[in-house]
Amino acid sequence: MTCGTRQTAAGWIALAALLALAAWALPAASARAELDPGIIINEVLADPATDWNGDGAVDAKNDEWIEVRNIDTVPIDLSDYWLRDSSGDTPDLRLSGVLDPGEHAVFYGSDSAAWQTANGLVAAGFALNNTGDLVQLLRTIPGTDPRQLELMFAVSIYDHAAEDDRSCGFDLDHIEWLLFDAMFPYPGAQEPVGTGCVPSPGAENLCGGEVATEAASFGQVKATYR
Ligand SMILES: [Ca+2]
Ligand SMILES: [Ca+2]
Ligand SMILES: [Ca+2]
Repeated sequence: MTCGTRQTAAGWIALAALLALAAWALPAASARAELDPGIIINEVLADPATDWNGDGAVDAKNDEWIEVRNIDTVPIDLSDYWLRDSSGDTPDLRLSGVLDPGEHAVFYGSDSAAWQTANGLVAAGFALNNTGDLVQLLRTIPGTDPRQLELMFAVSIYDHAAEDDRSCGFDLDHIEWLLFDAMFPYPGAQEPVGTGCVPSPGAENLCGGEVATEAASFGQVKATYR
């Protein structure tokens, strides 16, 4: 990597604490073993200043987005997965579609609001805080009725990363947590520091001269709601 720095300790501590909490809440060791996620949160844009969802309007709620990626070797049904931020226990969106290995899917605040409306919830969208937030990916625990969810993955979005059209995301190896700030450069020293790289909803997080190994997959996952 030629840009960015390693995820700060604070971020991983937050993640570790959450996973520990999730593990504590799980009923059986067998369920804990499944915490190796096939789907990860790959990139997040919390403070949009652009019409990212393409509906013709720039909207603080509807144009937020969260990108997920399949890092497994088999296709994964996204309908087992849910997204939420740090406020409340209720998920903000049930994902949909099937992701092939290495593929990305991006979900917008408008997707979240539509799903919430369809399910009798307040259409608040993801409501990602512009002062920082914790974005969480949950998965349905198989065989639970009523349905129970387990926390699979979480990422911290810091205050300086939640500013006009800056996104945060992993490098291609899912190790470094980078700031994609080409549209609103971050001059500060707080990690993740600025890279000058561009946000990439639905596509690989290229930065520092990396070469794409797959075509962009905008809209590849059809937005269907239960
Ligand atoms: Ca829009
Ligand atoms: Ca926001
Ligand atoms: Ca991306």
